[in-house]
Amino acid sequence: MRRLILILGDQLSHSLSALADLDPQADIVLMAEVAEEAQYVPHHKQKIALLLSAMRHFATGLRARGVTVDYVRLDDPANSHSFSGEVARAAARHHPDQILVTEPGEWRVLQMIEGWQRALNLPVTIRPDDRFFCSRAEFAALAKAGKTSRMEYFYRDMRRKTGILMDQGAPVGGQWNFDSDNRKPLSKGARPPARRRFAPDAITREVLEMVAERFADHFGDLEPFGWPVTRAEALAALDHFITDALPLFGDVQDAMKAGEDFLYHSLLSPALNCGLLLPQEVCAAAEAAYKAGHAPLNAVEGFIRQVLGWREYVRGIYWVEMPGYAATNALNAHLPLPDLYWTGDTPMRCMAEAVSTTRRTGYAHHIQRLMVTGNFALLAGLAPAAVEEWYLAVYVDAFEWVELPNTHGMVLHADGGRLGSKPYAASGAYINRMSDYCRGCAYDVAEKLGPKACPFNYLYWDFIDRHEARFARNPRMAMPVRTLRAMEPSRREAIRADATAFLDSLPSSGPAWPLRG
Ligand code: FAD
Ligand code: DLZ
Ligand code: SF4
Repeated sequence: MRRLILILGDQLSHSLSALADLDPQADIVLMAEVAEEAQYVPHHKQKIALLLSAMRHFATGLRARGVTVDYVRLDDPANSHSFSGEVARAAARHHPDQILVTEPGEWRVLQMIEGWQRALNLPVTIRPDDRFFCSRAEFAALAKAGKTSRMEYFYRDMRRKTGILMDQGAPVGGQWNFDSDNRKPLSKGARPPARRRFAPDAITREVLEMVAERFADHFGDLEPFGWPVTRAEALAALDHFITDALPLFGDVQDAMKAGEDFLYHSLLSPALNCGLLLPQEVCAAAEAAYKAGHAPLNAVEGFIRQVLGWREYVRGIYWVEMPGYAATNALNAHLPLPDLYWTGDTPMRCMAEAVSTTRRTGYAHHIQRLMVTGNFALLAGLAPAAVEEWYLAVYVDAFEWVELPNTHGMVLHADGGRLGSKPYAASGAYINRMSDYCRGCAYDVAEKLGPKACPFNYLYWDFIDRHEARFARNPRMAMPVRTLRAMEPSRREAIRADATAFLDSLPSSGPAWPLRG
């Protein structure tokens, strides 16, 4: 029995379910670099380089274990440049009895795979991806039982199930959540640690050259490139985070600072999402740091909540709700994406900083994604598909299963509240409290109206105004609605006028790439 085992670019784990019972004498592993995956959205150059380099290193590791790997390179003249095309070509080369794959991370790719049995007249086996704490089936069962309406309760279930940070059935430290300790702005003298980057080896350098040549028109700087591309580098990155950044991760988890791209964040999402690290070992390392007295509980719980809670929760929501999830537009938002998302060319310092770090590194930390670029998109009423396209394209860690619920649900509230009970909408005061951006901005965060006013201020109230009827029914939005209703009609009119004039003034050349679907 010969199986053709397809390994995708975000399945680079030696413990992958499709490799569990691999027979090196009979089975062939197929890995394919295909342009379709690099171009269905205009991925950041560093993301393409990361994936291709990590794939090449992974294939080298498999071969060293005696596995036969059929590796199709991007520059192979016969490359069809799609997964379906490459599986068909490999089936013709190797005459397998069966195709085996671990379930992919994206609904789009699952649709493709489900078509192969018929197209190729070969049995196709799809195994569950067991690199998560919660399988798709378990999440679906929890959802059916009404236990996934909020992340917090799902997270507690995961803590109980795994025993992580648990002590005889109770949460360690007597509470589940230390969020209230984790909202401090960065203190003046704080010096976040220099972050470990990994110098490109010969394999990565070859990939960098190819990406520079083939994807020159894609968003983002290709170099300096320093992401981990091997398991050994990913483990070193984990170790570095636990030692140097985790102890302060919690306190300033929501802080932002100009010129500081990474603060105390882990930078582990790219390695986690392509499989070089497993969430189980990442949580175990953080818990061990707490037990050893190296990191405080608010930091460790805050970090584990992101990985065991949010990461698992958004994946569950994605698979339970797709494909309908992507199509909802509860707030009826329809404006095109302003060009500033690609150029960073704006006097709004917070937006310029977020886009600049994104362009240079393929990374921005959570609060920049949520409360700066995300908040702007929400308040302005940008079309969900355009915003989702952007987030999927520009971050090296972006895969639809995690990007879509974060953007569509958490940021844009386009799912009508499936993921979060209220939109994370904020005026300039929030950004001012959590960052030093406003001090160097052309706008004045204290001004509410007029040409010098911080645009987040009137955009916030215009947003509440546009959705007044909807938010009046949401107890968590009652306060801003009450404040809005107490305003003079002339003030409400001025807010609307400033918001409209500001949004009309933003150049937008429409999508830089054809939108999905
Ligand atoms: P840390 O702050 O160190 O957090 C630790 C880990 O927790 C992360 O590596 C990540 O695996 C996990 N995590 C934290 N927050 C979330 C979250 N909200 N959802 C899922 N996992 C989380 N994360 C992605 O991995 N890929 C994406 O495409 C992505 N798109 C996003 C889009 C928007 C609009 C927003 C608001 C958030 C998005 N996130 C995404 C979540 C989060 O911003 C990133 O996981 C985080 O910034 C990655 O940096 P880090 O590894 O330094 O994270
Ligand atoms: C993101 C990406 C890119 C840029 N290129 C490839 C590739 O050439 N070959 C591959 O197998 N995977 C690639 N990926 C990751 C896939 O897009 C990802 O595996 C699917 O979307 C499923 O999540
Ligand atoms: Fe951003 Fe407004 Fe502050 Fe400028 S004043 S940095 S636009 S929040």
